[in-house]
Amino acid sequence: MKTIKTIAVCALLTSATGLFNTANAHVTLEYQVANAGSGYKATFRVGHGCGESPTREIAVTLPSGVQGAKPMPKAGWTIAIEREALAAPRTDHGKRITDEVRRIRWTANTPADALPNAPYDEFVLQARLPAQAGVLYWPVAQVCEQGRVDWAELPGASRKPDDLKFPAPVLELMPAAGGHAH
Ligand SMILES: [Cu+2]
Repeated sequence: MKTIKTIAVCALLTSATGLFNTANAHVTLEYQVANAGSGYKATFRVGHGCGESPTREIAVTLPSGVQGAKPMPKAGWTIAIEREALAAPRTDHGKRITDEVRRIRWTANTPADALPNAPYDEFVLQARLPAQAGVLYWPVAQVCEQGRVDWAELPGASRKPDDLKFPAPVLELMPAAGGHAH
């Protein structure tokens, strides 16, 4: 029942002409275009709770190929970083890298630190983007006092981006200008 209620609220927000759109509802990236191979500051904007319920946790899954992700600390929230072994270890500045950050999670320390439905807030990390141009999806799990929303839907052949109810935040990578492989 909670899930159904959340869908209804989101559909309402996104269809109201002019007042709300996907830029200020949902969970989205502030800057949705960047150069491949560059350093990138990913700012996730959380536009509302799960229905009316306050957000108490945000977990970002990093797209494969994104390297060295570091979260920005947030007052009142505790950060957890999950790492994952790389299938193919790589070398960075002479150092052998065998694992990579896979997920970054912010959890509100107390109910008073949770993000209420009405205001918006931002969760920030920085990372190095893959060298290949293309499109990266950054699934976000939004856990609330009641219920949760997984912003993890991807567009496909039969589903346009605007048709998705819970789209994953998306970043378009433009070809690297200078070909600088750092
Ligand atoms: Cu929404």
